Amino acid sequence: MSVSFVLEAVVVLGAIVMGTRAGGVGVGLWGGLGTFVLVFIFGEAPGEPPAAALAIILATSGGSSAPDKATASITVDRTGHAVGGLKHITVKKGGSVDLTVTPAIADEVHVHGYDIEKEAEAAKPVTFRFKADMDGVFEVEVHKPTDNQIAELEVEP
Ligand SMILES: [Cu+2]
Repeated sequence: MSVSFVLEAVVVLGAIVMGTRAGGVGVGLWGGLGTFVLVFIFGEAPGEPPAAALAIILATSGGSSAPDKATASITVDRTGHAVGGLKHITVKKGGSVDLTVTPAIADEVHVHGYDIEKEAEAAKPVTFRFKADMDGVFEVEVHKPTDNQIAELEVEP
């Protein structure tokens, strides 16, 4: 391990720590500063981002806030599975969720945690619009032919 690699790692970790403390826009600013230092002080080629700079970008984008509005549309097959696989929905606490579910068979669609349940006719969409005022990870489920999760709703604090 070279000395410059260790210094780069210190710069990256420092930028991440400062960014996390600053929160919000600060995360991106500190991440940008860390990348800047790597490129101009350590002479990393900006064209091919080094692992360290990539780590900053990943860490800062992961820390960015969830959207205030989440819109999702899910089609459910006759076996109760979401077409295209389990859907992941992310929204910021206090934001709004607009979710449409269209099951192939007559079904009950259930947003756990918020405990909102709607009856759907076969191939007829039902829409859920609600304020995400509780944070956590919640299952969205259909109950026919058996209980099955079709989406995961993640409300970030
Ligand atoms: Cu349920």
